[in-house]
Amino acid sequence: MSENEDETKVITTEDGTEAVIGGVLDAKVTKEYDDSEIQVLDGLEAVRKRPGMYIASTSSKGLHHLVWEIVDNGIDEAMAGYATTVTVTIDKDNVVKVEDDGRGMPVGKNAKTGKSTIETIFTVLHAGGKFGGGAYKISGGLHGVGASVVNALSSWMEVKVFHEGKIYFIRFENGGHAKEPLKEIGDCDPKKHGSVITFKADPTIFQETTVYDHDTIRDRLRQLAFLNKGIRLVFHDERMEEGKGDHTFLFEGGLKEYVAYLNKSRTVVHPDIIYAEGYESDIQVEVAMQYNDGYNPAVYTFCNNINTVEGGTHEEGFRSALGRIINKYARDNGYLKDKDDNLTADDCREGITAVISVKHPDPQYEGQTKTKLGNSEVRKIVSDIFGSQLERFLMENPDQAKAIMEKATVASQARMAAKKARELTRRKSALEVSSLPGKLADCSSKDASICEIYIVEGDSAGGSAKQGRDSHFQAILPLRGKILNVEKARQARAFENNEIRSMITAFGCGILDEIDTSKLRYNKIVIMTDADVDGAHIRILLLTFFYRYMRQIIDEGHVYIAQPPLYKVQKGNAVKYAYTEEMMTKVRAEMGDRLAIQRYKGLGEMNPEQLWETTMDPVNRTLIRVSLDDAEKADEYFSIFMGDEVEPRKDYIIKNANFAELDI
Ligand code: 1YM
Repeated sequence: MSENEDETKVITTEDGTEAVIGGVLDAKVTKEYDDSEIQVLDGLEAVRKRPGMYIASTSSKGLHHLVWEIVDNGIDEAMAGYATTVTVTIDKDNVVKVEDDGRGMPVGKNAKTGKSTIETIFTVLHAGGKFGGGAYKISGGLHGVGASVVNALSSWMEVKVFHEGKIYFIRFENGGHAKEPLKEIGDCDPKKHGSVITFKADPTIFQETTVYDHDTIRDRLRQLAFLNKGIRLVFHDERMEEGKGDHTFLFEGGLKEYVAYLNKSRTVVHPDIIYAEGYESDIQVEVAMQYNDGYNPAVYTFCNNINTVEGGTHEEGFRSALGRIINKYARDNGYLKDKDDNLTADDCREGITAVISVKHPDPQYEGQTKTKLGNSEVRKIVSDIFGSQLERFLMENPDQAKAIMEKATVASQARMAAKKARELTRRKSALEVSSLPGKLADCSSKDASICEIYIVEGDSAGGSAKQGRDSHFQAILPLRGKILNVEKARQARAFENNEIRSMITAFGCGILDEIDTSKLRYNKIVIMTDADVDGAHIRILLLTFFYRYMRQIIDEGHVYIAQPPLYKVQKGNAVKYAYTEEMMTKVRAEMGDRLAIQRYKGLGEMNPEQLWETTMDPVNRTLIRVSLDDAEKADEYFSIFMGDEVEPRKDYIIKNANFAELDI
């Protein structure tokens, strides 16, 4: 080993940039430090240099990551049975405090570094949480980068430990360096124990924002409480009015209560939530499910408290057991007429709300976003544990089993009808010479990457848009009236709907499991509706259809909402358009008196030139891209706004009345 081993980690190239060796870019090594300090500086500086390698990003998402990381440590302590409560407080300056009532972080010395264990934990990077020989770290996992990363990305951080009647304290600042070693700062009630971590995100790292989003934190803490039954999670947001920022979540029923919560704005078809739990080969499995009268499945899966949005082996195990047991019960109890009849996995999933949560000591993640569980042993374990308990539920609850069998058999019949309707649509379009819908004014370019299609409300606006557009790359599809609410209709009915058929043929990329977005004929799908209540309704009907039938076009960022102006303001020959009320106030102030103001009630009031200039010309227009990063929230909103139940909609409107714009 050469004596320069440490220094060879960094090579400064001729142009002064640093080269990477071993995959980590280290900062310069200064000779005055001893080995352990070099490790500290290297590690923390590497994090500050390339934060994106350790946290999701330095945007709002990454900022919230800091909180999750520390909260996870508290949850681990609670899951190990030592803490009952984890409390998160955000103060007026967006300083975050996370505390638990566990054993308190170890206050002893670390033999290797010669420093306190706490200082070591917060200044040395280590993969995962298997530090100090404790039990494996269950929460986190995917991004379980450790408290040291949070420290590196904070302007300052403080740790307080209550342990055996003493209070210990250490403060880090300046890129994560301990100001002084850990020290005892006083006495406490010997019955008090736990850890308190306080930090301020570094604004030079999180340049976009260092302001936490209340709802994001509240929702995640609620979710963690559902996923970890019996653990109390408390949130105090001191930025809000007295009492309004306080939440306590504690669910003794765990996933059972999660499913009840998810189904709260739906009509359920059987009263009891089916629940299974078990433990095998160090893997903990928990599943809860209940059917509602809707048509879409909502299945959420987690591994070590992380939402595995791409599914994986736990979902596969669930799916196969569901199909196997439902078919078996249906056959044994005379719900299938023919002995060759079979319910498909999709038939068994119609209207299901399910949450699957596994806890695994060594999870392997796959998939595009590394949110697909890959451990193959999990498939059978979930299938066995869930399958046997589902079977037992059906045996013990014949009335509820009947409701479920009826749901699945009706779904099966509907699916066969839908298949026929789809084949008919497909055959028809194949037979027609020009299969594109008659109402479509297509663009001349065949280069999908530059093409856009405007979905326009009404024939008159459609007419203006057709005249105003640049027909080289802009296509117009006018819709007559309101499209079908697919949230409340089975597939067969959706395929009978003319407006829906027009869109499917115009887009050209197919739907549902047959979707192929490489065939999409337009890179941008722009929803252009009036700026009023009806326009908003048509917009959400369209989004519901895209979400349920063509989710990928949203995921891939093809869906946009056009922003037509609210006002035209004219003074002499000068014309300005205002797109919001605030802008209107500004324009009014700028232009002075004697203005001719026109309030646009609808797109139809604009002539083709105005429509082009204000809403369609890529140089002037504003388009809002529709994105979707939280499927649970999206499902919730679509069911609240588009579903059968009136109460949740009413509740939502009452709660959000201040923000609702009324159109009188
Ligand atoms: C507000 C965040 O970090 N609590 C916490 C952390 C630890 C312990 C207790 C703990 C763990 C163990 C033994 C063990 C940690 N300890 C370590 C390490 N709350 C928060 N509460 N004694 C105390 O796992 O064996 C890392 S985290 F490494 F020192 F053991």
